[in-house]
Amino acid sequence: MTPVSSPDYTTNASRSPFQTRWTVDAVAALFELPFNDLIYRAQQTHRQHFDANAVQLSTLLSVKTGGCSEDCGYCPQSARHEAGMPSEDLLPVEDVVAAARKAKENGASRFCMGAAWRGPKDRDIDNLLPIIEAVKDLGLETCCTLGMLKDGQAERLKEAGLDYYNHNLDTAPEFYGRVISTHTQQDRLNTLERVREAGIHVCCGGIVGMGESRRQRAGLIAQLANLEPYPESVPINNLVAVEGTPLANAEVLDPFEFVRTVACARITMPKALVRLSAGRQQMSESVQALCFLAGANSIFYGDKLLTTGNPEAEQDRALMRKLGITPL
Ligand code: SAM
Ligand code: DTB
Ligand code: SF4
Repeated sequence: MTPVSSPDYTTNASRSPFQTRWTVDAVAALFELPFNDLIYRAQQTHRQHFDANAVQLSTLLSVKTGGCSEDCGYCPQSARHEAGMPSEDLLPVEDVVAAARKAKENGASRFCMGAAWRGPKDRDIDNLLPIIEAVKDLGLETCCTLGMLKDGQAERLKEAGLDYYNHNLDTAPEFYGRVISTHTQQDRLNTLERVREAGIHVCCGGIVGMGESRRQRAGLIAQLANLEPYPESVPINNLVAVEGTPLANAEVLDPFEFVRTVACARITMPKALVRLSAGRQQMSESVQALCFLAGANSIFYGDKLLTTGNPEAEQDRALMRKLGITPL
């Protein structure tokens, strides 16, 4: 029987004395633990930092859909794939505010606005500022995911009241080029740096179920946990395989492996909100409950993600009632 052992991590003198540096081996060893030991450990970590029965609710809105220049293999919004959704304009401020108001009435605390861009032009930022200000004025936390940022753009977003910027590392560095060829993971790291420097909270995670190995899943988690500091918010997406994208026929990931990924994120990033993100509509309630047990404490709430489906809000409220979970 394998005992629950401490991770074999190394500390690096140049880092904050409070942050553990995780080797890929150490995270891979967590993945290898017996399932019950891993979940127990994740639950212990979770309870040190959070109310174990509270889950944060964020609502997503695609404020600019389709026509993206990038070739991310999972994404239905890329203009390069057959799925290729038509390019729409940025939504008017009134439409976004109406959706945000509804999200707040339904109980969401954060409103996330996504745009299918490689990155915004300065003119796009001009148009987004009044939107961010208006959503913030409703008393919601604001989050944007707009792609790669150029110098000065993050500062402007911060000034308008942006609380979080979502920008995912998506997969292990050595797998990244297999999924995306139009930008590099280093480009993403550069944007994360700009976001941090502007004083915006970082929301950064990835996608599993794209054909990566367990070691590569461990590599993604280690890379996220080693960001300095690690992200405040870590979305773990399960691939939503969309017809017409290169990953449409990817082999479905064993749900226990998804739960293990959530547990590893919780253990390695103890104070982060670990977000059970895309893929919930395809997941049974029991697997979602296991994810909460493994330390997930945030979900997307509302019947749509960006372009694909999410459980109906009423269904989520019923699940939370059954599990005795309250909004964070
Ligand atoms: N264009 C911006 C970017 O790439 O950062 C923002 C929008 S993009 C759709 C945001 C994130 O959604 C991606 O980084 C990816 O992690 C996630 N995503 C996109 N398509 C997905 C899918 N089919 N399944 C799961 N996650 C997906
Ligand atoms: C994240 O990590 N997941 C969300 C959010 N950040 C922007 C997006 C999921 C998108 C799923 C596919 C779609 O609906 O288009
Ligand atoms: Fe999709 Fe974002 Fe990649 Fe564009 S940059 S294809 S919107 S994930």
